[in-house]
Amino acid sequence: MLTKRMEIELNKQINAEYWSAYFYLSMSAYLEEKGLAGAANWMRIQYQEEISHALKFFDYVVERGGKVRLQPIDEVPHSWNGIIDIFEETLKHEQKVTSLINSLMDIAIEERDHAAKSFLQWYVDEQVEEESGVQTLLDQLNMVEGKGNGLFLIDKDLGQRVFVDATKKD
Ligand code: OFO
Repeated sequence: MLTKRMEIELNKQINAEYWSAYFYLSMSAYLEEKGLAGAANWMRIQYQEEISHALKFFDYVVERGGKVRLQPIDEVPHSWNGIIDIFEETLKHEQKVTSLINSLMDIAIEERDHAAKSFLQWYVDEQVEEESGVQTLLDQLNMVEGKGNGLFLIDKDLGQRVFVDATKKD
């Protein structure tokens, strides 16, 4: 059984993951408008990943006998200043999510909830991958100054991304 505090905090994180999903879907729409179909695809996959993160929390709350309480999702931004700005904001956002996951882990430790600690470790590891993947893309975009042939090739590459549900792997 989850403690009340743990249940509340896990519910907050379900909302945060859905917010992330909306955030990336909004970026996908913006990139589509700018003619960057590959980057738009990448963001759409990112959206799917966030939904899978939310559902993993959802299933866990249910599994531990807690109550899922879905809350409204705050409005997300709709415009950015080009593709470099988009990926800078993505990196900042993922760093913020990492700190949310770390805070959840701190709470699990304070609540002496060893099961939640084990569950949250998956997200701790996932955030390392999220941050490093985005940093790599940002480095590449900066190398070509977010334009020209370089951007054309990067966009083509981003168009190859497909959704793999990492939450199904341990
Ligand atoms: Fe759910 O990891 Fe990104 O936000």
